Amino acid sequence: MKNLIKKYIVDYVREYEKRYDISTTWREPLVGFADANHKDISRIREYTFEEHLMPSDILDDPTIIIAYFVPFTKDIAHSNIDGELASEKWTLTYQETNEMFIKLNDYLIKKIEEMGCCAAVCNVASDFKTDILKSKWSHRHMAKIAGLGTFGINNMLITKEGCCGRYFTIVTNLQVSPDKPLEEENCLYKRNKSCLVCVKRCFSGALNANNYDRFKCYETCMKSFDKYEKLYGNREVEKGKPRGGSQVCGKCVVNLPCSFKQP
Ligand code: B12
Ligand code: SF4
Ligand code: SF4
Repeated sequence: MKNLIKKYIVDYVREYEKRYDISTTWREPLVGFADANHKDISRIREYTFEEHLMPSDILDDPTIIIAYFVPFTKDIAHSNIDGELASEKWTLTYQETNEMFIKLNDYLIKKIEEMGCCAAVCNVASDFKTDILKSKWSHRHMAKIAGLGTFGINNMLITKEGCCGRYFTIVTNLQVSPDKPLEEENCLYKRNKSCLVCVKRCFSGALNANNYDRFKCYETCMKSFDKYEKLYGNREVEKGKPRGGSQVCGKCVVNLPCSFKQP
């Protein structure tokens, strides 16, 4: 059943990128299965904050949380190396990936229901409280427990296909064996105190070896939002152009030893 679900996700992304109205292509998604009752999920409020939702807030009797990672292609990453604002392509990829997530999740939920089980997504996962800049649902926490990766100094979850891409999670009551969190660190600095290329790439100073300042980062992401909102905000949707502004930057995700592989 796990292989079938992986196949649904991989095939869906392959088919989706053939759509005439989008420009983004992705590398092959990775899929992991987290134990919804894992101790580090039961204790998630201690790790994050007191309003974080529990899997049982999303679905009755949750057993497995499916986590998937959709890695970006190298040309998307390369477009975002230079400059202090997110590239047009990076912004559009963010937006087209969000649009795909909605459709892919609906498809997966339908497929899981056809198997006689139930599934649901947290529909506030993309929202965050602007006073603390935290969401009530952490995709990365779930993906970590699902064994997809480990956290880097850049604050991204680094998989065997790198960290340049996006995550989503679906809570289910599937009866399959859960995957285990990885034991070895994927980040070079965490492994042997070397690297820190991501810190050098963060021109705003939001990132250093010991800390990530989400407020400074948010301010920087808002600069790209403002630029593309001004340029494209009031225009009809046009293929290959951002649909307005998005809070993105991502300079600390590209041109790194961990962008596309486990370093
Ligand atoms: C709010 C938000 C932002 C805010 C605040 C940033 C932040 N890092 O929180 C802003 C707008 C600034 C932002 C910026 C960016 N974001 Co953002 N963002 C989110 C969002 C919506 C919520 C994150 C959140 O608040 N989670 C709640 C907090 C409490 O948890 P967390 O940070 O996810 O996980 C922490 C805990 O689990 C904790 N932890 C502590 N103890 C323990 C113990 C254990 C055992 C475990 C497992 C974990 C754990 O460690 C984790 C890291 O700090 C998520 C989507 C989502 N819902 O998950 C995307 C998300 C985190 N963003 C993402 C990205 C890509 C970006 C940007 C690169 C922007 C861009 N696309 O160009 C930058 C990168 C900034 C950075 N270096 O972190 C991706 C990350 C992908 C990846 N490879 O990891 C996500 C997951 C979106 C997605 N759907 O893929 N983001
Ligand atoms: S660039 Fe280096 S230090 Fe930064 S997250 Fe990747 S491996 Fe870790
Ligand atoms: S997204 Fe930009 S501002 Fe935020 S940590 Fe990464 S490089 Fe720095």
